[in-house]
Amino acid sequence: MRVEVEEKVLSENDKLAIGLRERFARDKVLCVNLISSPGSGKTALLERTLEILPKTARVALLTGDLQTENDARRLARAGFPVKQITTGDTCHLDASMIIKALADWDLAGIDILFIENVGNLVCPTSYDLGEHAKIVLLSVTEGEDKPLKYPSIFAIAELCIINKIDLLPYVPFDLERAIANARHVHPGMEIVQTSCTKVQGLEPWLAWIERRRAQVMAE
Ligand SMILES: Nc1nc2c(ncn2[C@@H]2O[C@H](COP(=O)(O)OP(=O)(O)O)[C@@H](O)[C@H]2O)c(=O)[nH]1
Ligand SMILES: [Mg+2]
Repeated sequence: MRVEVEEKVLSENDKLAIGLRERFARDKVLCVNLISSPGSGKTALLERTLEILPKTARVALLTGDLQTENDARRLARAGFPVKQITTGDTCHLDASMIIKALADWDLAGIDILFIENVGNLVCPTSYDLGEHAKIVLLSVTEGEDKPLKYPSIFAIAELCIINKIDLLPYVPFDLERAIANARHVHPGMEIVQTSCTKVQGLEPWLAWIERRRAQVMAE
């Protein structure tokens, strides 16, 4: 008799991500991984979020780009701890980069860790960073077909943020179709609509953070 034994071969990144997930669970840190094309508004969303959160919130941020400290500088203005990860030629963050960046931070003193991934709708999708949730941003200048063209990130992201809705009068973007496309690849997907320049629509996003944070505390 032959018995088929199927074993999932964990990649080196998966193993490191398991360690990160255990650390986040132990210290009750909600870790959120923001993913989008370059320029969709990841940094802008975080800037607005940090302006709204109480100054006493125990929030920290890691932000990834190929080059420059620009985003870390933008985010640091709010006064929360932030570190830039520059990846050189690499189109995504991986778990080893997160471990290195967290080396001199005490996770017990952090309640929410936001990770802004490198701008890319493909590569970051397949890298587990030990996060609780991946969030995908789609801005209205990118076209409503992107969920269909890049389904993987929309399929696994817990929340989709459609950003730059202030530009809807000026660009040919079919909002209803974009929502239908996202829900085609991810039935029932939670979708919020924001403008980070006009500071509109952020309440459901803040409520999402609150809800996920409560879940982490209860685990
Ligand atoms: N009109 C408009 N512009 C936005 C909005 N959010 C971000 N932007 C602009 O889009 C550009 C890219 O934003 P950024 O936050 O750097 O995107 P990231 O590359 O995803 O981090 C910047 O010029 C922002 O000011 C928005 O809601 N509406
Ligand atoms: Mg950015």
